Amino acid sequence: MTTQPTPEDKFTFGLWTVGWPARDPFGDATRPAVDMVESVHKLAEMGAYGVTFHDDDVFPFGSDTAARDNHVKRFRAALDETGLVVPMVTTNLFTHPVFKEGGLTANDRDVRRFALRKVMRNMDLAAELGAQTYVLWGGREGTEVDMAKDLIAALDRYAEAIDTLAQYSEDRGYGLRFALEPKPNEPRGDIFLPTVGHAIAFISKLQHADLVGINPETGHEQMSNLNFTHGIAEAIWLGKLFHIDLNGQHGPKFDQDLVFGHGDLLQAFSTVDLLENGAPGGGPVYDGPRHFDYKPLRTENIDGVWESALANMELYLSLREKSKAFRADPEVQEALEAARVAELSRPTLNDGESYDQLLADRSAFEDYDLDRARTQGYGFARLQRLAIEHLLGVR
Ligand SMILES: [Mn+2]
Repeated sequence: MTTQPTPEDKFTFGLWTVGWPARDPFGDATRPAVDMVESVHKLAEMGAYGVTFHDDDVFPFGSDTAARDNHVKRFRAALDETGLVVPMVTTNLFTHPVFKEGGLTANDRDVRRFALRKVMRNMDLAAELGAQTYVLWGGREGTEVDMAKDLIAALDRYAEAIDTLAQYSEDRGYGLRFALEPKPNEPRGDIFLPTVGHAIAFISKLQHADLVGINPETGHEQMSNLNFTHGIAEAIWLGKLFHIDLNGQHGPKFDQDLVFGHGDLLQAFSTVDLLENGAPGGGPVYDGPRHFDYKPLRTENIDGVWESALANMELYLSLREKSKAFRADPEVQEALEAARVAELSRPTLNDGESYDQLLADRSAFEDYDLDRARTQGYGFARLQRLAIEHLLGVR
């Protein structure tokens, strides 16, 4: 089995992931922050394809132009030395206290104007570094007190902000595509656009809907007890899977940001199978970066940080191999056939058939053999057994 990552696998990491000094709401940092130059070199050595960042990951909040340019220069040099690319960039609209009541949807209009400027400034850098995707995670866009927010106006302002940013990208020729990242809660009590479904519905109202898609994150959907694989399937169906954040989560609780697959492993298997084999006739349905947005455990020193970074990539590659072996196994193919999985691709009406013809078809209703349908088994139990045997490597 090949679990040696290479740039062709398109694995990317946020600078904030491996760089996290492990400060949490209850405890201080347990390790020093990793310098971005070290992160870039180390990730390149391990076979990653690229890195992503918030503005504040590269230069501290409030940096003047000279300081900012200096940090960017160091970052660029590391990219040039290693060949790592920056396919995605995002903005930190959540750490500084100015954003405590929101960024793009804050009640305070001046905060909203400041937030827009902060995003636009980082879009300039994103374009300079050749990014194609701009992610917007609205961690502070939400409420604890529903009566303190005009919830409908908040959506108007959210839409206004995203359309303004899309227009800016178009006018400047940046060619960016925007990806909204849903999350149900944390840090706000309730966050706007909490799930994949909410975000996709919101996008349909935008003037620049064609430039806006989503960046779903494994753990964020699972915090709402939703099936991540189903969520990305809908995004793919709608042509809205612009980017993806992979990590691990054990069901509805605080955002764990575990290594990919270290939460719901079986669902991670179906996620990889969909991404890699989900096209009609097989093959990948998504060709963008496989981006890991996780946090190395707070118990770890720097060795554990790199160990966990490698674990994300290795686990993905293992699942990719196992999903291919699963699909190629003759017994699995037979079980899929018995489970009538491919039959769902056949339209319910015949080619050119009208509902009048359906109404005239006695075999579809009046003479339909309910007893056969009622008593048939679908063989899904066998399929699940085979999937798990492949996952465990016992087949
Ligand atoms: Mn994320």
